[in-house]
Amino acid sequence: MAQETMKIGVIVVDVQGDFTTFKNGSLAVEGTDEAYLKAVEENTKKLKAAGFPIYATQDWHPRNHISFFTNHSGKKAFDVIKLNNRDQVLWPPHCVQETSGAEILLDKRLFNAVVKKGMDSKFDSYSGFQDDGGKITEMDRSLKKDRIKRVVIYGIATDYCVRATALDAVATGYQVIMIKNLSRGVAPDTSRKAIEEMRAKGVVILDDPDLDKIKALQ
Ligand code: VGL
Ligand code: ZN
Repeated sequence: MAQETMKIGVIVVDVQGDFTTFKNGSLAVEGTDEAYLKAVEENTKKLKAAGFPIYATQDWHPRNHISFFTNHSGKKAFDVIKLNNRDQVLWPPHCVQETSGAEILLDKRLFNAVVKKGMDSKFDSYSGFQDDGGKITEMDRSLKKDRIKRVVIYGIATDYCVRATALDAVATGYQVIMIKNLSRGVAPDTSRKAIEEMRAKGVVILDDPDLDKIKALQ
């Protein structure tokens, strides 16, 4: 078969004020300073210039969201409870709809689409594809409309939303590349585990978004 160019898209996961030290966010992830944001912005521009459509995910919670420890009496931040048979980390309130902490810290003109997630107060939604209740987002539809077959994924947090988005992308049939140096995790041990888990499920882990490697894959 004649070589057909594989259409590649980029998913920038949850680069929002509340997850950054840069904005003194309520759930600031280590290493999310100005230099990190600049690296994300510059590399995203480079990938866009290479012709790849860019998609963003945006954590977008109501105030009464189930993942906030403040909505569970007697609980504190980072406690873990059982919810629908899975472990739910209770987070500080973050990315509340219409607040400045929920804003994406990148030039909006970069994005073909911004996919919001986590709007249902009853379910968390680390994945950009679906929430824990199984309700799908706009992500797969957007990618299919643009005929994307391979996705490059990076952002915050490696061990939660980047991991879940990458694993769901694989499960949905996309080829997936995760960029380590453009991602930051909540904790080193869970981030290491997440990388191993992604790799085991077929995600290609690259240190940096090397255009030749991204295009040449497989
Ligand atoms: C995230 C915790 C809670 C993330 C979102 O973007 O990884 N983590 N909500
Ligand atoms: Zn959240």
